[in-house]
Amino acid sequence: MEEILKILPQHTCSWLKDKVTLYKYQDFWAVKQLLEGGILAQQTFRAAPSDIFLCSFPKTGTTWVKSLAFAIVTREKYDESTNPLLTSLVHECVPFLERDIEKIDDNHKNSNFPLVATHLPYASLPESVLASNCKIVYIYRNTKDVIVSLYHFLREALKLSMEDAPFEDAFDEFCQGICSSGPYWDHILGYWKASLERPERILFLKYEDLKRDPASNAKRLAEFIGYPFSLDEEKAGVVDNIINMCSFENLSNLEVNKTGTRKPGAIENRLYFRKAKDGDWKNYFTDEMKEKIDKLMDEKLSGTGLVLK
Ligand code: PAP
Repeated sequence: MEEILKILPQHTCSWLKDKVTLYKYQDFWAVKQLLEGGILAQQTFRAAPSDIFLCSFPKTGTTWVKSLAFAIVTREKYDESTNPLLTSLVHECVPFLERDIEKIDDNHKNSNFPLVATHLPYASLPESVLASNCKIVYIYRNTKDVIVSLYHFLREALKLSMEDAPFEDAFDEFCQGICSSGPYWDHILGYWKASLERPERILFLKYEDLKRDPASNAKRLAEFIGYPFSLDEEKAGVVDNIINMCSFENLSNLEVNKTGTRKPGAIENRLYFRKAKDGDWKNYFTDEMKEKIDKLMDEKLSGTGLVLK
């Protein structure tokens, strides 16, 4: 692994006071720990046909979609008072390919728990995933809110104040494509193009749509991953209960998510639940920044049929 890392282009994030170094591998950037996990997954991971991949760029709604998918898949096992989501951070409930490969292997051997999450770009997924018929759910979000969310997450994880970590510098790096799993546009387009080729295999969910109409989108998600809600369940309020349990208001107020920490790295769980507001970017962007990122995304996505607005 050291030999591979040694020859990769590196970038140290000066706006984070040089505390984070990113490596460029297969056209995306990643921190050492996640890159090592990603490479290990590429070398050793064998997908099971029943695996369901929850794929996302960081800060686009991963925590939410993982919670919903977990609640949907386990709804016969747990009710609203016994669900592990109430006592554990969802990232402990749904394994992350770049970090929890042993846990996923155990799930393959000992249970039929099908969910696996990843931030890897489509083209860098392990060969066995690309060659399989596994379902893939991809969540994406308004670019400007992603930038703001990522900015606060990294800044707070490193305990830097807004004065210490200038937003403008974080924005510039993002526009250069330099951020974990970035460039964002390549990440979305990789999954988007794959979804055009095999629409039955990849479901695209938009964070803003999920917010506007959680019920229809939760039903779409359940149907797509092979755990559809029956009419009786709908009538009994199962969909609404799941949506309420997985809502930002509920999850962010749970003791575990207010005071717990995620290992390794001791990241505070509360950092995964900040504001969950559409359009928070308006509090941070100048007109020039808005124009720059809108133009950049329009250029990158032009002709692809994908519209982010
Ligand atoms: P990750 O990639 O590190 O797992 P991810 O969950 O994708 O992060 O993104 C975190 C964002 O989702 C945060 O947005 P914000 O910074 O704009 O506030 C977080 O608040 C939001 N979020 C977390 N849980 C939920 C939820 N249940 N419903 C809606 N938004 C949520």
